[in-house]
Amino acid sequence: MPGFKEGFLWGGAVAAHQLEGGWKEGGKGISVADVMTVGAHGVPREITQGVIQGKNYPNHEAIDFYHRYKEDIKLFAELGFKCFRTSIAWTRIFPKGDELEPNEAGLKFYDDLFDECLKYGIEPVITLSHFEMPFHLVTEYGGWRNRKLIDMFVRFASVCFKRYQHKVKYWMTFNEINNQANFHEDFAPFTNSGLKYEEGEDREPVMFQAAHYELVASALAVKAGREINPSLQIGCMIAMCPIYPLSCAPNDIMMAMNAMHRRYWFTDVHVRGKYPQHLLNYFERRGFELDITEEDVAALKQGCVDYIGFSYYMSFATKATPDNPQLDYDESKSLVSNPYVQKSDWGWQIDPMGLRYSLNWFWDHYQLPLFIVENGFGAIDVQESDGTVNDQYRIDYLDAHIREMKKAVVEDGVDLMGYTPWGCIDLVSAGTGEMKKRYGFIFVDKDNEGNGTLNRSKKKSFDWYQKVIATNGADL
Ligand code: P53
Repeated sequence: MPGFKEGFLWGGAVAAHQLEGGWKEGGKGISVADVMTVGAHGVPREITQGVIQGKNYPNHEAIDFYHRYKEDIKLFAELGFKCFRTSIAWTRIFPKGDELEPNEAGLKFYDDLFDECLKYGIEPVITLSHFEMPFHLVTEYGGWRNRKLIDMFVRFASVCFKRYQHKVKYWMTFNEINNQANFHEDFAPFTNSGLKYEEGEDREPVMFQAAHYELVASALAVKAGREINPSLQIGCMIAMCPIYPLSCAPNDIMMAMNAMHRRYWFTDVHVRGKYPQHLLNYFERRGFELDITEEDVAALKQGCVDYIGFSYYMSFATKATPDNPQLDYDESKSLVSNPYVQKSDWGWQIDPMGLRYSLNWFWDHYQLPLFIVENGFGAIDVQESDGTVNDQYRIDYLDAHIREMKKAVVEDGVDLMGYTPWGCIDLVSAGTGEMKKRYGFIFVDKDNEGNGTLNRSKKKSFDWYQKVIATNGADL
């Protein structure tokens, strides 16, 4: 039976702020991740006004990858990784974000990191903006509500493309750009766009404006990257949680369709270089007057992405309600529990088949190569007295998802570039800031309060995933 193609990019994924630590080293500036405290399931992370003494900021040290990356990459090589997805912390390259010249110490760190990967034949896959924009851009410019950020991002991206073009082929612009569709909560607007809302402010148009500037910045970065080196592959990155109708009642079906429109239009703009008409009509119905210039419209057309990177952890479900006759989707209110699937300890619905569905959905819509750049199971691991971690539940989760991914490739004919499970080494959770929510094949000895030796050890899933890669997914 045919399987994954030759050169399929098996690997693992992380983001700079969640593992590097070294938050002040090498001239690094303060990022939005550096002002977020630890939270828990149901307890949001606090976003503080700068760094306040005495608070627990888990990203400051994270798992100290900044100093230990050689040891960690050696373990990735042992796993057999063909690629390693991480991000470049914007604040290492432009500590405040608005400088004209980059910080050489930051650039050098990533040169060394990429060299270390390449030494083992591991291809770096790089996200430019992964929830870690300079905090200075929030306090001085209002985050992405400000058009000036476009030039700053494009400068950052261009510096990276130029510097690393011979070391890094695969890039993505904005991580999970569509998380901010959930604009009623504080987390996604802040991590995606550095947005802090004022009391009583109409949040929705602000979100659309910020997302628009990011999409223009992404398109201009793609264009710049191609001019620097046409062999670069530059993609988008979408958080895919397909939204199912709770029932086959026609209004539930239509509600789910509208919900998909409202969460995934970002992909339309990245891939097709223009806004879908349903969204332009929505702006008009709601009276949103956005700053979208003719130059922007032209830029979007010139910066369509080469591939679609996406994360997949869970599916959602929604239903129509009488108080919402227009079937508008509001992510903080419109989701319902799916009675057919289980949930993780953090309430994330476990749905392997949803991955096959998602791959087909993207493929049917866009016919662009797809790259699963995150998937995984956040769970509480128990380290036995002999140091082992028997994470069979993680193996079960990943095994079930890889089987569905294989069906999408083999039976449905989807063009899939690779698979990089999230948090291949335990790291700080983005959503809660916890260490306790673990995803790794490699255990890191550290707890939510920051105690621990930071020692690394292999979990049971380490050997399992090593075999999956060695057999190119033939032996599941
Ligand atoms: P954590 C929400 C929904 C789906 C993916 O998440 C999400 C989020 C934000 O929490 O984020 C992505 O750490 C993100 C990673 C993050 C990972 O999923 O909250 O790209 O940075 O760590 C897992 O369990």
